Amino acid sequence: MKIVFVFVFSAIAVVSGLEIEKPKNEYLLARNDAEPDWWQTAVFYQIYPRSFKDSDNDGIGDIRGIIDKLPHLYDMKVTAVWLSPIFTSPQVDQGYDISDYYSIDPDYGTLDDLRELVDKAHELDIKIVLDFVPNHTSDQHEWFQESVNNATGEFGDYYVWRDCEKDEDGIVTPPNNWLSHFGGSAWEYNEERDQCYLHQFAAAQPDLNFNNPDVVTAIELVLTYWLEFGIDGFRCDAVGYLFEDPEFRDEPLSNIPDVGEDEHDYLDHIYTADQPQTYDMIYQWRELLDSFTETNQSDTKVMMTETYTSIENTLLYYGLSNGTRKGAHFAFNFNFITKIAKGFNVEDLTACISEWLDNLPSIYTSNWVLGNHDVNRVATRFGTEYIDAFNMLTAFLPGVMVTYNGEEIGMENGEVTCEQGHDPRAINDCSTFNETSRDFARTPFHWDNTTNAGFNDGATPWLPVSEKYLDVNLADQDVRALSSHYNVYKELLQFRSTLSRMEDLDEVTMVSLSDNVIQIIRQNKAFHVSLVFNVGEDEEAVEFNHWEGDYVVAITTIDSSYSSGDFIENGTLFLNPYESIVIHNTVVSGGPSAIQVLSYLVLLCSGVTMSLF
Ligand SMILES: *[C@@H]1O[C@H](CO)[C@@H](O)[C@H](O)[C@H]1NC(C)=O
Ligand SMILES: *[C@@H]1O[C@H](CO)[C@@H](O)[C@H](O)[C@H]1NC(C)=O
Ligand SMILES: *[C@@H]1O[C@H](CO)[C@@H](O)[C@H](O)[C@H]1NC(C)=O
Ligand SMILES: *[C@@H]1O[C@H](CO)[C@@H](O)[C@H](O)[C@H]1NC(C)=O
Ligand SMILES: CC(=O)N[C@H]1CO[C@H](CO)[C@@H](O)[C@@H]1O
Ligand SMILES: [Ca+2]
Ligand SMILES: [Ca+2]
Repeated sequence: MKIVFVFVFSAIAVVSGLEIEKPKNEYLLARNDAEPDWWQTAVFYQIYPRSFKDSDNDGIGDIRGIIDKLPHLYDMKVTAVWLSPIFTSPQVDQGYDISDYYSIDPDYGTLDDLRELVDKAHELDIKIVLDFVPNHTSDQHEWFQESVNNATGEFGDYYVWRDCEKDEDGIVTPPNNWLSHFGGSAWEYNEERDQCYLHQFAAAQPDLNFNNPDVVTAIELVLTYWLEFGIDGFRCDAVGYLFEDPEFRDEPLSNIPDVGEDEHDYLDHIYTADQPQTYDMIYQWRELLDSFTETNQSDTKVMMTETYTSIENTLLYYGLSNGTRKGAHFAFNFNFITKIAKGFNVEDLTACISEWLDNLPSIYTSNWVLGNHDVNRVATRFGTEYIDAFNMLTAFLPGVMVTYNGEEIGMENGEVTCEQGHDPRAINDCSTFNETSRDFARTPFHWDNTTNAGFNDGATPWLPVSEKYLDVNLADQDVRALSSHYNVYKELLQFRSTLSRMEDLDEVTMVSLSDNVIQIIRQNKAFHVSLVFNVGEDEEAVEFNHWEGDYVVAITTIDSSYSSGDFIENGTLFLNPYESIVIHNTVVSGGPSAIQVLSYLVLLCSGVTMSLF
């Protein structure tokens, strides 16, 4: 199978007629000939365990809660779940401060609970990926305790220690100007060792020293332990911060306007992020995963990496462009988070998608991340009217789809006051809490309309349940044949799995049909499937790019005047404000794909389709 992407930078223009407008800039990218591996077409569903389901009514979501909700994961047909950290932690940063990489935090349960979750998920053909936080440990980690106690001992060099001045008044002059993500100096003075240690995040999260080979080995042992346990891979947190400049040079000013000198953005992070040694470390981890897979003849163990950085750096996390060294199976593509915002137009959306596909080397698999525990929910970022359209975009585009829990029912940000908040980035300054807190996207999942939205049996949850749960909850939306965000989401996943079984659905083309309407086309010789999206607030009548023959509606947003199975005549679509729709041709003229198209249509439109043929 040869997969080819055709990329088009189309000017804003109304396209008419049957022929696809001649692309202004077109080139071909060949992909491997192999069948896609399990992860290449996967849907990864991120669970934030603390807020998913609280099985023992102590206010905190837990692993047994996830086990209870496996039917939901199975119902959606997600391929894999990645769990935000469940390891032992003082929870200064909700588990992103780990004090023991080998044990489960009692808040979440026990190793036996995880064992049961992994086994039961595997029975349902759902893979489990763990969040791995190598950028730092908790200051409660015994490595750090030992490092504080004995600078010349085994752990003395496990962290990044530097001499720093402390005057008679107790004022500490840090070794350089580096700033922490949570504000203020990235250096913390430690009385006992009479030195400063580096913390790129909270002071309670000291950075590990990856220049120390013992640290590298210790972390590799952690990875191997969990692979042997039976998990299916890792999501590697904040890997951009593994290494710092070995000369500890001051960072230059960013000169971003209106940024205080205590704020992380005050400096340009040329010496504390994405250092060259980082990529090599990621490539070594990939080798470890691959050799485990090979030795044990297991399914591929997958690694995904999180970095908020330039496209060039992001792609380096995938590996070298000639493939001689490989890194993450995929490095998160955050373009839907960082490159577009409320009020976006067709050009913005096109640029956001093409920047990615345009730069990704052909040997690598694309991915689309819509949200996560660090950013506002889609309904809040773009507006509730865009919920289905964004799920549709991430499902439709080629490669991996990543969904944050709650997005399948279109949850909005919850309501959290500064006093109720937990995010260490925000709770120290209540005047900016509303802007900086990540708690709003972390409120408990809305299962149903009972007490606490079904999160638990009434104990006060660690973050308040949003008042919106009566209007937006899974039970209400999970009614057969009801037009709901959840049913749209499920149809999309079913549609994806069928697309992934069709060969040569290779070309991706984007065309502007009007100032407000974009058409994204995937096609092979026989099949032509499109997502048509009206990003604007007005009704639109557009002539879409099509081949000869009939077109049929596959999936619509909830406010569409079309239903799945409807025919579209004359290549003209009437779209409601914000409507997005997936359509495809029905005429199949020979070729090996005919049967697949047929089975696809039967699957997708079930009853309706039978009458077509
Ligand atoms: C620190 O570690 C070194 C090397 O293991 C050891 O010789 C020394 O006794 C230790 N010092 C303390 C105070 O524990
Ligand atoms: C799998 O292979 C690795 C070597 O890459 C080995 O260390 C490990 O023990 C094996 N694990 C299992 C469960 O067989
Ligand atoms: C692959 O790319 C790397 C880095 O650009 C280069 O050093 C290496 O020689 C290349 N290898 C091959 C086989 O092209
Ligand atoms: C934060 O938002 C809440 C709810 O909208 C509002 O009541 C409160 O005044 C805001 N706080 C600040 C400091 O702006
Ligand atoms: C990108 C990023 O900030 N990732 C994580 C790194 O660690 C901090 C502190 O634990 C987390 O808050 C971040 O989410
Ligand atoms: Ca609990
Ligand atoms: Ca670091």
